[in-house]
Amino acid sequence: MLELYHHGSSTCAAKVRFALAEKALPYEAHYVDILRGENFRPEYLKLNPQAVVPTLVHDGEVLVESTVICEYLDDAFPDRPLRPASARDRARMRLWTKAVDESLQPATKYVTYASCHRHILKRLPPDKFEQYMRGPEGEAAIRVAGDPAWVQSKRAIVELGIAAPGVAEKFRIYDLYLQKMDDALRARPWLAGATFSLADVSLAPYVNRLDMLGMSELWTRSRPRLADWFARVQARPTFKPCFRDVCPPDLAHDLATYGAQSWPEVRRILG
Ligand SMILES: N[C@@H](CCC(=O)N[C@@H](CS)C(=O)NCC(=O)O)C(=O)O
Repeated sequence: MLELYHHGSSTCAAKVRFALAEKALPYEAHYVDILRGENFRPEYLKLNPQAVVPTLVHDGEVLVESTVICEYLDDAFPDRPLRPASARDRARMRLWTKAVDESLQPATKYVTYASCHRHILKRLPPDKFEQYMRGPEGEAAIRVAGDPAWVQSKRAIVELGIAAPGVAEKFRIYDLYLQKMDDALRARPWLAGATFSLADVSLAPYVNRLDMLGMSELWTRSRPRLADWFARVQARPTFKPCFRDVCPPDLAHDLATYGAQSWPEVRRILG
């Protein structure tokens, strides 16, 4: 039995939902509201000591790290493979998933919280807000502090939004990856080669994030290959259930509303 702990606006969780759906694997879903600090609860920290989603539980075995989980699923359930057949394309696939882990996901936290989620957090009652800002206490706090820059930046991002130190640079990293995708798609139809793979599964949530923030102009105006790739990703029968239906309507509304408010500033940053 497969169980997935996830959240409607988590890019990492969307990646695993997409892989599960593409492999036609049924699972039991547990919603962890990271915007209410449910990921800091002691029972969740036992599963995922870094207090992040997703977490996959397979027959009692706990797996963390979305990229590792996706490869695990492809190993454990070889039908409908999501890794390319050739060594060369597999290496390409892993360069994309590595880039997501090392650059794009860390940047996305800043992009999403600065342009939208900070407004959602500000709606929390003052005591819950402070609790959220502090994060988990005791031993768990040391493990969560694995990303000290983020812990330190959270308060400034909530207060200042896109003007907070470091946020503009994160939008530029994002923009750079959109360009890298558009360039790669010049040579092949999918990111790693001739077939849809975990490279596409990994990048789709990040393009979808910008789309839900109303920032699709970043590819519709000047990146035709990326626009075509995203249209093909959206046309897959798995896309809507994994990316849109699972996002609560109020959260989708907040992403669209606050994203639109942030867009002029983003446009200015990206020139
Ligand atoms: N490297 C981890 C990153 C997981 C991660 O950062 N998840 C985000 C959502 S995409 C999260 O749970 N954030 C909660 C928080 O920072 O409080 C993975 O790929 O699974």
